[in-house]
Amino acid sequence: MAFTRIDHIGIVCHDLDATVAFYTDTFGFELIHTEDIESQGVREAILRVNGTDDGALSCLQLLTPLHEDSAVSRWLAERGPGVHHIAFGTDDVDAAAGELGRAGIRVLFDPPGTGSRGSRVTFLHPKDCHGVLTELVTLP
Ligand code: V0V
Ligand code: CO
Repeated sequence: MAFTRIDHIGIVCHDLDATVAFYTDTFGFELIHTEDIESQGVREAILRVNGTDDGALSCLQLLTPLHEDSAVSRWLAERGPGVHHIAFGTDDVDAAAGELGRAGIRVLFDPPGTGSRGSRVTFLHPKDCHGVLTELVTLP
């Protein structure tokens, strides 16, 4: 199994526009994509941080809940804005998830589902990853 890069770091916020403005104005990151991902109950903004060795990007994914019963909404209410997950890029999310599942790590979407920008994604339970909600991403 090979992770090729940090695909994105997921950051949850109350005010997407204000948070985007902070990252563009303060750090100079470029806003490259926005999308509502209904299946996850989130609105996202993707900011480009840098290109990487495998030819894809490393990004920030700013997230705000679309409705009150999404996982992100509960998390925001309990903890406030901040880092929510880290996502690693892999050429084959199905193979990586299968291997990690056989190693005893709980895979949350089996089979993987559709994420941002048509990517194929799954998540590993934070309790099996030393407190970090971990996403695996294969780009289309
Ligand atoms: C919950 N916990 C976390 C956590 N969320 N720990 C670290 N980081 C997080 N983000 C802890 C929580 O404090 C509990 O610990 C324990 O895990 C169980 O939490 P829970 O109360 O049962 O919480 P739930 O019911 O909200 O479920 C948590 C999980 C859920 C992680 C299972 O959020 C999930 O299925 N996440 C995967 C989908 C997702 O996150 N979608 C939004 C991003 P204690 O209190 O028991 O110690 S969508 C996205 O990124 C996309 C589409 C993309 O393309 O990138
Ligand atoms: Co994500």
